[in-house]
Amino acid sequence: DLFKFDPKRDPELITHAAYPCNAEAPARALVDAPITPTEKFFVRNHLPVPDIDTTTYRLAVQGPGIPDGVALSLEDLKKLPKKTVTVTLQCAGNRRKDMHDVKPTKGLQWSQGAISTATWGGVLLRDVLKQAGYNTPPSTTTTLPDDDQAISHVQFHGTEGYGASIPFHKAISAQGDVLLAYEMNGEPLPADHGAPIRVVVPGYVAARSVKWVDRITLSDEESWSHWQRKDYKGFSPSTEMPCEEDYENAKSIQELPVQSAVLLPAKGQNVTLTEQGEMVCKGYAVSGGGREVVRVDVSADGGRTWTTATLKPAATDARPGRQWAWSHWDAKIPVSSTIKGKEVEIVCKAVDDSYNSQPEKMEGIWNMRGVLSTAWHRVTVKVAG
Ligand code: MTE
Ligand code: MO
Repeated sequence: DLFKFDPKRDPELITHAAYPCNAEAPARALVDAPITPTEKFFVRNHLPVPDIDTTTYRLAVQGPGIPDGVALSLEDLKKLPKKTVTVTLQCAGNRRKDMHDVKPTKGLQWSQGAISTATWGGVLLRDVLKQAGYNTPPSTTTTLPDDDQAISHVQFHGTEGYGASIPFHKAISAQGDVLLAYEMNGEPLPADHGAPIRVVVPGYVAARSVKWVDRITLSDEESWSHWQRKDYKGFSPSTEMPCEEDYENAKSIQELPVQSAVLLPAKGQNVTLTEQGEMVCKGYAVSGGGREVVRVDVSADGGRTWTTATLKPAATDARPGRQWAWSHWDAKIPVSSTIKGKEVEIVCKAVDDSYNSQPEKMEGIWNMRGVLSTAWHRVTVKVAG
């Protein structure tokens, strides 16, 4: 049984594939919860959960700048300064179903729950590289550390065979907050989320936050893993079947574009208006690269008129340019009593601090793999009579 080390999981998770486990967070666990309860955090595994003996576990760190390579035990890692960061992880395929409904895509049919947020505790990757002998330039230096000709990527290998990489500048930056996490929401990291150690790359697609990491390699090349080179890339809507060459020429997804979704009401729900005749809506919004969500617009008439949602306070550890977690929002949309008994379309869209916003329609961003599915989120509901 290849999956004998897969843990028991919360029955409320919405399972799209059982072996390996791919399960999204139920909307009601995400509503009003800036931190996702650990057992409701979405799970995206490409392979069986590995069995790792924490006493013999070693993290290999190697590459130019670390001439001999090192192997760090958990104890070695835990001796480094502990850091906690609140980070939202979002799968590249979050909301694929919304794109698929416009034109078929290939992949797990995620709704809006392939996203969750945790407070991760661990050590900074830059501290580990320093510990391994790499001479991390101080954050005040004027010399760009990524001037290093021999190193432009940091590759991560997971024990079960998964792999990915991120640009070196992100890994080494004092503002990058890239973590090797051993804790999730104050508890030891669970098996499903990468125990004993996972990478957490804030502001980047979750595919780079490699779980069960056992090898870190500094390199002049991206990871040669299938998931770095032959997946998690975007294409033109006219590229129906990306070939080898298309994959080689396309850029790997790293920082994510701005995204938002309605969590409440749910699709098809029978909605009761408030006494003041308002429609109550709640959801999340998030952008990549540490960009802050500055506005969310919500509509109850398919996008003809808009109400500005109220944004909940950011994670307390958020800093300018380092908004690593989503924002929850809610809105009370004034509606005409004539919509009672009728179907209406709720729509939301977010704007980030670079004034990036979401495209209106899926058609123009459609891609066969259904990644980067960020068009306006639309939810049709029935208003109680
Ligand atoms: N790391 C390993 N080792 N194996 C994996 O299958 N999946 C990646 C990433 N890291 C994966 C991995 C993808 S695509 C996603 S979306 C996130 O882990 C999901 O993290 P989670 O399961 O903790 O939610
Ligand atoms: Mo993913």
